[in-house]
Amino acid sequence: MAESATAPVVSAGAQLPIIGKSQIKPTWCPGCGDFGVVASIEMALKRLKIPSKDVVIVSGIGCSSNLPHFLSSYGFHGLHGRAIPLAEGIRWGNHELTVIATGGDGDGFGIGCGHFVHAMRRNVKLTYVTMDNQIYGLTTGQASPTTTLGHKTKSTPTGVIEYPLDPIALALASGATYIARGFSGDVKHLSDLVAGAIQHKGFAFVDVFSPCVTYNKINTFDFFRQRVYKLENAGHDPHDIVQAWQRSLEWGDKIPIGLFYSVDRPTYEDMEEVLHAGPLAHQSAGLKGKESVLDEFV
Ligand SMILES: Cc1ncc(C[n+]2csc(CCOP(=O)(O)OP(=O)(O)O)c2C)c(N)n1
Ligand code: SF4
Ligand SMILES: [Mg+2]
Repeated sequence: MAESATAPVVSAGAQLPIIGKSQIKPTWCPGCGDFGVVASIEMALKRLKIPSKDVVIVSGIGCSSNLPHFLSSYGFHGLHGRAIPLAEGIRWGNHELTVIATGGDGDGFGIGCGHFVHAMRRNVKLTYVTMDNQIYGLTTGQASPTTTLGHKTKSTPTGVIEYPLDPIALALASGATYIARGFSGDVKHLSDLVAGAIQHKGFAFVDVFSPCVTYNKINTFDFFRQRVYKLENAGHDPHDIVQAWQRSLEWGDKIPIGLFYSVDRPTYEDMEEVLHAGPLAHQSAGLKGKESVLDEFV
């Protein structure tokens, strides 16, 4: 794992640096929704005052997955669909770190979908932010698992015939304990959701409408601006899973954003005995009590 080029050097006793932008400038198209998402993550970490040395942002592959390069935390740009296993491994190696997985709808709900579902079942304490532009952006505009029915793309010239996956409903069904949806056109609101996710004790998922201005001419900023409404202004109770299910089904003239569901449940780390002794990174290597284990088998 490499520290980004701009990680500041601190003298003893000085206040530890909080996250900021790195020297690497985003390579996204002008107007891409992902600018709003990186700004919201930076804003949330600044507000929570988490030193950048304690933050690891990981990703898979896609335009959105370039995000870890652009902030001054630790980062790991992994393989397509593998942001979640990377994040789980880092978290289990040192569960004092704040670990944020990022990526796209193709990365997380297509090739990486199995990892997504099982991490939610385990309730690993992670934040997962998906930049859901309902298209494969990096590979120039093929249909993704969230592309809507009938949408004509490079890979579906006569329109999508496969029913789109609903990330919020999938997260509810899989046992995630913090489930939210944001819009990159409302960075302040999104940063509140991301800050809540980082503070949550368990698997926290924030799906973000993050328009691809180059390859998705249907789900644009205007499309969402005309439709999104905030759950917190609509009397929604995020502790009521039945209400959360009902809201997750809403799509059309009105589309909800905000916190759908939140519940306290023991995390994987709470239940994993070995981690009770502290982060593995601080434990001595090797098998404890190996003689008695060997005696059993010899
Ligand atoms: C194993 C593997 N299969 C396919 C690809 C090609 N590929 C790279 S990014 C991508 C899809 C990216 O879409 P998404 O995750 O939605 O990210 P976006 O570019 O839209 O932000 C694909 C299919 C790859 N890099 N590796
Ligand atoms: S192709 Fe789309 S997703 Fe990729 S950087 Fe450009 S606008 Fe963003
Ligand atoms: Mg995408």
